[in-house]
Amino acid sequence: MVPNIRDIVGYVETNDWAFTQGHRLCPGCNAPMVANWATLAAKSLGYEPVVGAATGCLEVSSTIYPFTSWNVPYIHNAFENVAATISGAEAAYRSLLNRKKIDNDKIKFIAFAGDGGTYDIGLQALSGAIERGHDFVYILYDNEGYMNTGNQRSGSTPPGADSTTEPVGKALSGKLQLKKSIVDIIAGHEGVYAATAVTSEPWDFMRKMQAALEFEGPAFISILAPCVRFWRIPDDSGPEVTKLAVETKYWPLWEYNMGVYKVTKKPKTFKPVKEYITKLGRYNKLMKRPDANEILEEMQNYVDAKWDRLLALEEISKDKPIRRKI
Ligand SMILES: Cc1ncc(C[n+]2csc(CCOP(=O)(O)OP(=O)(O)O)c2C)c(N)n1
Ligand code: SF4
Repeated sequence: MVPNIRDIVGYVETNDWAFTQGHRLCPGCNAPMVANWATLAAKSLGYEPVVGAATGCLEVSSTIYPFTSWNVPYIHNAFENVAATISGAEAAYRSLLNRKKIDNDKIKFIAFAGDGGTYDIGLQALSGAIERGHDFVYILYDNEGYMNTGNQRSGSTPPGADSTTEPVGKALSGKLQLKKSIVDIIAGHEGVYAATAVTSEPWDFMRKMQAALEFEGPAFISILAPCVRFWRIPDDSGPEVTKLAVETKYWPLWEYNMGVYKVTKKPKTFKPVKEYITKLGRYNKLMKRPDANEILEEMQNYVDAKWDRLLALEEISKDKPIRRKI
């Protein structure tokens, strides 16, 4: 069974969204697309989503008391603990099923969090939940910064991007450190499904969502989801920009399943990473620095090396899972 376009259109036509109207996310924000696509994929496959969200734009903008945009059971969380909460709910559910106190086996637990809530403060809760082998899907909408609190840098902010805590100026070329490779960190837990996705490829995301939902154990999808406000891009350009991220090797599309790596999109030719960087206003100040070309060259070498490494991992792990069960 695959996510069915007719079912999805049906939910849209009857206004039967899991994540519905009334939220206060900025116009053009890519986070609501992620929430909608993830929950529509789950519903079209016959699952009943139970959702938790960590503090971040998606959470604070969709649950302003006494209103909510969530049309499914929803658990409010702090910045650090959505994985702990959702794994507790999943364990309770599994216990009820095992003891035959309930017979609905279609419930699926989905956690949403931003990059701050995932790469940084929520990482230990997420790592624990994955290591314990809970059956849940964790969706990271990666907007590469602490946006809800006004564009502070996170472990995901790329070098050279302008943020309030590491502004680009004469003294500093913005953040100096590289972005953490979060999907590799999750893959390091081994007994897991993990993938990258992007807002310009909804069907790729839906397919990975299906794989995540059907995986019996912890699953994780990191989707590049622009913050139009602090990436300084036009409101209608989020998916256009993420398309470029894939075409320049900035954000390769791949998945990991119990030890096996697979690159899910292999463009025949690539554009230089400069094309992506110069589309984003958050790099405008960097481009004005005298060392801009040097920094761009470093970035190009980095994305080239990461891409080659990914292809090598795919080749070496082909048909060689390192685990067979959770
Ligand atoms: C322990 C803790 N530290 C700091 C905060 C303040 N805080 C709330 S949301 C947030 C940033 C959220 O960033 P991210 O998870 O990337 O989500 P986004 O707002 O970008 O969607 C911060 C720092 C908090 N709520 N709890
Ligand atoms: S600040 Fe950015 S991430 Fe937050 S709602 Fe606005 S566009 Fe979305």
